[in-house]
Amino acid sequence: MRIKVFTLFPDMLRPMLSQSILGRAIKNGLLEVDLINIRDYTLDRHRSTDDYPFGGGAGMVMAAQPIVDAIEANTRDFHGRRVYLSPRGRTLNQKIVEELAKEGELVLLCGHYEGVDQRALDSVIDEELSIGDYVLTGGELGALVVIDAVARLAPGVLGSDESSEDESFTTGLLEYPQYTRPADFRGQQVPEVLLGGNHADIVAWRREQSLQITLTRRPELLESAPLTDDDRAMLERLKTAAALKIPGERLDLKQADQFPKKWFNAFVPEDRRKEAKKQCFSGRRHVGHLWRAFTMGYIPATEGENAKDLWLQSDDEAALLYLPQEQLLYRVPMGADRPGCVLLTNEALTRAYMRTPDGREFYAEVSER
Ligand code: 4GO
Repeated sequence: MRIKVFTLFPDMLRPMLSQSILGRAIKNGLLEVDLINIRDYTLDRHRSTDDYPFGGGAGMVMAAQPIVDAIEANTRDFHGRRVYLSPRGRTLNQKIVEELAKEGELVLLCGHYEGVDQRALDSVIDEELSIGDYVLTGGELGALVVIDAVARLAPGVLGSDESSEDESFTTGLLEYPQYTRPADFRGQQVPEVLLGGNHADIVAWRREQSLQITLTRRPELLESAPLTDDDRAMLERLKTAAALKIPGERLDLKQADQFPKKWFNAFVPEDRRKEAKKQCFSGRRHVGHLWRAFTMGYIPATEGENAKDLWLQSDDEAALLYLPQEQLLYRVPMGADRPGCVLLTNEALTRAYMRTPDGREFYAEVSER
């Protein structure tokens, strides 16, 4: 990648280009950034680059001649795109960054003061780009943003440990949360699934987190993100969980092990308990998309034929899933032909909500046994 930056303040860019990944890329010849001082192309004795605006108004305007001469003199055999950084431009996003990275060569023109004589733009600029809806004192920071975003897509610039494929806007989703050592920071724990070595669990957990955070913060991204059927099913569950949210405290996993018993007593009518207990089980396990799950059997408060259908007999048919983001335990039917019940509890496991497939709703306050 070869980038020529035209600026009155080349020293503003140098520190960024000498450090970290950009510095390494330039040193290794994977990225070439030429800083060209527009002032070197002035023709007058005072080397002036700006003048008063025709028509009046505040500030100064950068004159066309030094800019056009500078760009022409340095683009003799240039084949890329010539960009002017300006709030009037197309707003930069990852798709545009990918386009620019394909060019192989770029010109970035940085304006200052009130901007650049329109005739310079008409002569030597292909496109205006903006890095966001705000005004800067000059285009240099915008140029650095473009350089950084484009350079990291150039082959070899990111090491194999720094892949550009996984993150936000490449997957079309926002990034899942990251953690490093220690596992306990001031009492805040790293999610348990990341400490275990189960790679499939981790991939599934991260995907769920990405979907959840995108749903909460940038739901419009979901419309264009490439989603699998599993993703869509997950999103439906997350939306249901959000809609039915019961506020609560953080879940204590040890307490969660106690949950089925409490819950059992709250929902299973007295006269059914003896029979139900025989088939009731509980325990933590991983299910499907690999959250911590709590499985149990139960008999809902119902009579007759229906009771059989609502009986959740095995791990294969239903599971209670813990959604860390929502701080909910979520009852997920596992069999495709079984709509199953929805069960939600607060994290203290003292309140629970259940909706049966035939639409009946139950709320329960669950006291200590
Ligand atoms: C670019 C340049 C904002 C952006 C700029 C942007 N402000 N949002 N200021 O990308 C002309 C004189 C433009 C100062 C420059």
